[in-house]
Amino acid sequence: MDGVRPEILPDELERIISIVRQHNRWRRLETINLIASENVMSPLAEAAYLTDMMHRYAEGKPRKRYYQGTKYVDDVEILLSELMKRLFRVEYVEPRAISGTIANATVFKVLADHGDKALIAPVQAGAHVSHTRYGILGGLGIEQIELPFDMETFNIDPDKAAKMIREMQPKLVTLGASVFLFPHPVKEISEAAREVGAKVVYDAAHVLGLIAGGKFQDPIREGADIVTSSTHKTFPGPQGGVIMTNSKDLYKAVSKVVFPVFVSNHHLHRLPATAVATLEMMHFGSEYAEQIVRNAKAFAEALAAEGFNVLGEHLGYTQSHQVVLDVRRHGGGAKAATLLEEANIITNKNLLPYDPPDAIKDPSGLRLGVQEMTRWGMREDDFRYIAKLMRRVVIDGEDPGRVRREVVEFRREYSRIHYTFDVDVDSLSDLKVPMLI
Ligand code: DSN
Repeated sequence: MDGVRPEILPDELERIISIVRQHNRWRRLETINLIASENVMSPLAEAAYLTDMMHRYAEGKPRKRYYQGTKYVDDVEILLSELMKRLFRVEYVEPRAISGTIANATVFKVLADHGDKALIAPVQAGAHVSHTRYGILGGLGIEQIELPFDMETFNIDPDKAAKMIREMQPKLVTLGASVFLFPHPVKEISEAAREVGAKVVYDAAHVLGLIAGGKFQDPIREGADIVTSSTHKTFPGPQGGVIMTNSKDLYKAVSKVVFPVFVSNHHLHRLPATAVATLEMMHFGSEYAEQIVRNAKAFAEALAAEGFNVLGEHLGYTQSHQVVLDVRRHGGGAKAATLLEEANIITNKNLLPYDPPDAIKDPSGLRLGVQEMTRWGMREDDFRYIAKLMRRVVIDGEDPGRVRREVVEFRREYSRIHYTFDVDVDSLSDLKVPMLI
């Protein structure tokens, strides 16, 4: 066969293109995205992402690769590490983990052996799956012991946790979570951990952008030994991971494990895009993070005023990008998330701290994040309007199709990504590959 002439495309090709077009239109232009773990890159970061680097290999560290052809990849990887060191005020950055989970895998493997103990936040209270027996921790044979959680403060109980650390003498303690409304007690836990020689790993994936903007806790300054993170939630980079520490020994150990144990190649095109996102956060991170937290608070208050059971009222609802609802009285998390999706409001059902672990398919909660819509320029009043739309669907039982039309109309107003540099991205079209075919 000589190939297919463009005017006679095979059905499957038409279908692939059509699926991607539909996805792009729906998720990019017509929906209100409230998934707390997602974000969008700026057009500038996207221009730096879709480059020839996506096709190349660069095993090893910059200037010491196992392949030729990496001199520019080396330059950009070194530059990214330097920018991140400045932004997060840390001495060592390892950017080769290709996801937050791989960052955790690397650090857990360095800190503990099969049969050792790790203390983690309970799954229902928001621990990421990689911190648990179901994920990386279990895969490495590290024993999972849950830290005490205090429903009243919606947080890890610092005194009981310190006592438990002294008694159990774990190798590591994980902090940070995927349901993450309030800063964790890093200082108290780090002090206890130091007494027994345990290391504190802070998973900053959800709040990395807030930390960059100086609007959440600063885990390294509060005593954490090492920070793991993804780079695409409140931090608006491409999907990827990073590890940061002030300990030279930990950095060296981590760098020997990330490659060759958990990555061979580290998906090189994310390096320049992550560097662009890092620069954006250096320049606009404070303003962006502040607006995120303001929007989350306004959203929580508005949802409560509309009749939702919003967790953490007595604590001011949230200090992060997240708002958490208990929707049991409206049929549970699965039903609410499905109805909202029909109205083009994208959320996820979530376990709440008092749910049994096996309620995962129909938990009590809905987790909402404001970071992506904030990047599209939405402010407090916009989130008050979204709270009304959600009430109509979930509480009033209005036809989601009717609400969907209003969502699409409303979403049209927000077509420009904020908190980025004013650069003519068309002038960067030469970054796209291939230049000649
Ligand atoms: N599971 C993702 C989240 O939604 O929090 C993080 O990997």
